[in-house]
Parts: sequence; C-alpha cells; structure tokens
Amino acid sequence: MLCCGKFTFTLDRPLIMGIVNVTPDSFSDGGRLKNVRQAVDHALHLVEQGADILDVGGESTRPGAEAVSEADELKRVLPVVEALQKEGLVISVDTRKPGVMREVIHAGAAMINDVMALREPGAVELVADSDLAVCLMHMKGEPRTMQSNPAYSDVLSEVRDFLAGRINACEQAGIAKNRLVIDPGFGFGKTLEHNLALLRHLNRLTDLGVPVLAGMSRKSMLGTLTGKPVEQREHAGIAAHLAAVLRGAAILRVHDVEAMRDALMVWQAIEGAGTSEP
Ligand code: YH5
Repeated sequence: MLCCGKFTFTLDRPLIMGIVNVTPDSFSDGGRLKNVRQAVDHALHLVEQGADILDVGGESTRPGAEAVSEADELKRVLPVVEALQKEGLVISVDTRKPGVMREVIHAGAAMINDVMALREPGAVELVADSDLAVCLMHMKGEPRTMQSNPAYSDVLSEVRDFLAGRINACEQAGIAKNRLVIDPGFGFGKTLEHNLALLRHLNRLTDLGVPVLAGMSRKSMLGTLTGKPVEQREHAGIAAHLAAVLRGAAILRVHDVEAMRDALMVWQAIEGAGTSEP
C-alpha cells in the first residue's frame, strides 16, 4: 500500500507514472502561459492513455543541463500542479528544491519525486510535516558531472545501502514507510554496465520493503543498446520497463504511456492476477 496525500494505491498491479516536462520550448518561445497550457494538455492526454500518476518537472536533470532558479522552477511548475489538482489527478513533482516542495505541497501535490532523495537541508522535515509520498532516488555525484567516469566497487550494494539509509532517515523524521518509494536512478552516475546490473538484480531492492520505481524512458542506455536517437527509443523502453516489472518494480516512470499500458495489459493477462488456473 502506498499513501500519497488523499490518495492510496493498493499496488496490486504496476502503476504508470507519466512524465510531464514544463520546460521552455527552445524553438518558438510563446511565453510562459503557452508552456503551462501545453504541459496541462499533455498531462490530460497521458491520463486518457492510462497514466495513474503525473510527474511534473520544471528542471532538467539530464547530464550537463543548466541549473534553474527556484523562482523560475516555481513559475513553471506551480500553475501546472494547480490546474491538474483541480481535476482530481495524482500529481508528483520532480524537484530537489525544498522551496519548490513547500509550495507544491500547499498546492495539492500527492508525491515529491526527488533525485536527491531529500538530502537538501530542510527537505526531510518539509515532507515529514505533510502527508505526501516521496520517491527517494539514488544518484552518484551531481547532474552536471555525474556521467564523467562513474565508478563503484559494487554498484548493487552501494545503491541498496544508500537507499536503506535514506529510508531510515525518513522514518526517523516521522515519514511512515507506506509513504516511501525507492528508485535506483538509472543513468544518474552510472555506465551502461551499472544500469544493466541494477535492472538485472532489481529484486535486491524490492526486499527493502518499499515499492520500487524504475525510470529508463528514452535514456541513453536504450540508445547505446539499440543505436537509436532519443525520439526512437519507445520500443526499447517498453522492453526495459517490462523487465523491471518482472523483477518486482511497482511504478514505471515513462513518456510513452499508451505503449506501456498495452504491454502491461498483455503481461497481466498472462500473469492472470486475481484469477485461478482454468
Ligand atoms: C528517474 O529515473 N529521471 S529526469 C535523459 C534522457 C531521457 C530522459 C535523452 N527524473 C528520473 O527522464 N525521477 C528523471 O536522455 C527521475 N527516476 C526518478 N524518480 C531524467 C530523464 C531523462 C534523462
């Protein structure tokens, strides 16, 4: 069971978290209002396609991306959260800034998705004082430099120990375990081999007793494996996320919601959840 504000999920089937980016469109900048409207329209489309949760993000954490000020991130994200919240949707906000967390908690978000796993000063306390869920992600280093030669002696143990420590810190601060989600952070300070080892052994994280989120959608590991550019990685992403489900993933963070939903329908029919053998 996962408690996210006024919502709860039983987790008897994998959930789809649809990615909603609110970043200025680099071609024709039609202004902030247009970016907000596009993001809301896109989010509503993802819900029609079967998204259970919408992950709204206003800062790019792609390797090498520019930093965004708190004020700019709020101007992008807050109006989108407010609009979607009015529709009764489950909103997650992808942010590492406590100042952004405070405002979106107030605006009706259901989950904080933090690539820093609440390590910024004040972040744990803010979430503890709310009833939101939080996704704790592993990242080695920081976004600007994390992909320059990441090294581990044992990537599985290091990621597992880090996440166990963050679960502990959250519980100590008063965040109940049924509000926590963990994530190995595919692509965040990891080589292809690290990513594959984490995916292959994802069930070593599920035994920490909190739902595991997997997010590989369009990432460069899929590009390396297929030789395809970012806009042609949909099929590869479905394969990777289905492999994660087979190893116990509870939530899938994806751009391509419709394709993921079809794959899960087929998988669930085979698995026969809730039915006895004929
Ligand atoms: C994640 O894994 N990722 S933002 C590079 C790409 C494509 C996509 C083209 N936020 C995660 O999606 N939150 C991001 O290459 C996340 N888990 C969680 N919990 C990066 C992203 C992306 C990066």
